[in-house]
Amino acid sequence: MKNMRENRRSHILAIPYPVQGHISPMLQFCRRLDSKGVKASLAITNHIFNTLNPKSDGHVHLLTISDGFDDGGFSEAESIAAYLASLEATGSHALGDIIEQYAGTDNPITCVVYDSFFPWCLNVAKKYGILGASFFTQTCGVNYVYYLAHHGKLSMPVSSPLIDIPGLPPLEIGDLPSFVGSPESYPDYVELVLKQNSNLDQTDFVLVNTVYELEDKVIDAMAKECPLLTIGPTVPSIYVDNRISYDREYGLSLYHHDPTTTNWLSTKPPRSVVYVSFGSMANLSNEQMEELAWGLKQSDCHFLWVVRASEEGKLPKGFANEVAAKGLIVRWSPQLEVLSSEVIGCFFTHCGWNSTLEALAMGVPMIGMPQWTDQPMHAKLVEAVWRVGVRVNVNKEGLVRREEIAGRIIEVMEGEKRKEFIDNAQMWKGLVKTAMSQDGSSDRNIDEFVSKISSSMK
Ligand code: UDP
Ligand code: 7WV
Repeated sequence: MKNMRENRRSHILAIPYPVQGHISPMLQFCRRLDSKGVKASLAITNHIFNTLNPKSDGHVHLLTISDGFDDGGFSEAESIAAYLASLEATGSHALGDIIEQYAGTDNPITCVVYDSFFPWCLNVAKKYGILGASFFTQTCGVNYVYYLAHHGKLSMPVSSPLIDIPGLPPLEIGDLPSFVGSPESYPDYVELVLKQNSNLDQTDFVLVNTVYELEDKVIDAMAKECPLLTIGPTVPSIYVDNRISYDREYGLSLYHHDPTTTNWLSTKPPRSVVYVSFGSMANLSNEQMEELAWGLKQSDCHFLWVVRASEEGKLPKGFANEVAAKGLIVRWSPQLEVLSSEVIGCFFTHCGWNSTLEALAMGVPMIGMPQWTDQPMHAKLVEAVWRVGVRVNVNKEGLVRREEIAGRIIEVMEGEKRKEFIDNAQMWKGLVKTAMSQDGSSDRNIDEFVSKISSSMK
């Protein structure tokens, strides 16, 4: 009996947009499904597969698809539009091929869990008569803003100084995703994020990597429009519910950790270090890097600063040596280990959603310095809704000056509100942990998803 069921396990195929911030949450969701008895396969591009040459984690099965640029990926394409078009054309074929390959085996694909950037995956799934689930890697607030814009209920660019969105505090233009205030900046990405909504009324599931308790009102609003399930945080289990013993770190990392990080941290007092990172994609201007460097120095706090290899040339000459007594600069950090360390006092972050959610899950106060896309809205939520920190002010030239950087660090590390930020962060940490634990909001939603895809199997 058990064997029969084992053989007829439902099988999901997950397809992330090929960047770190989308691959990690979808791989993590696959691990979670595997822990609940679902077979989970993750399709990554040939380029990423060949770059990483990954070993299987023994739980999630890895497959490859082509984006049409097998040698260099996105950097090989002549434009954003050309890349997205190729990904859709080549990816649709590759997805069909994979579905056909498994049809008639013991593990036919039951459901395609596709990145919400790929609404075309639903057409392929429906062609083969299987289920589709759109997987959002951004907050529900951001998704809902794009939903309203797609349906003409929010004009782009926005015209009024204060925007009222059900479930969110009144927002200024700068608090919305960057594409809403200046759609001309990235027209192809604007189209991408709006088109996420083109067939949400036909998809079988909308899965969002967020936590109900973090965004309850806006989730209630958007859940009226589509079959929405919150399933986050997709942070490795050891840091949250601790029910999946091997799930201790992200797999498929496109960068290597600097091994000196943990030793350096271990010599520092509790809550004394500012952790600074802008994620995997941000490019700061030379002048902004310089302001940040001198601002960190001026704060006089210990700091651990992630400067990716491609950004290193923008550091002031000799800076790393000059600040060696207080600061360590690494090319990439084991961020989960860092954020969970008791020596971290705050996270100076670009507010990418993975980083923000990781900090909420670990109970770490934040200073937001958003760059583009969804980040400005997350910085707003950090300051105004979750109240776990502040957002830096940008001056008329678009720069965050060293005095502002040092001042906000001191405010969060030593100021009057320090305790409030820490207490709030600890409260969210508890709620996030409960959500992912047995019978919590995310756990129940994942169980509902598993039970529905299983009962679709005949
Ligand atoms: N990250 C890391 N080490 C670093 C910097 C980032 O492991 O030095 C991880 C981080 O934990 C997060 C991801 O990279 O999971 C970045 O995703 P996020 O959504 O925050 O930003 P993006 O890279 O998409 O801008
Ligand atoms: C990669 C490319 C484009 C975008 C994103 C990532 C994101 O914001 O997640 Br719009």
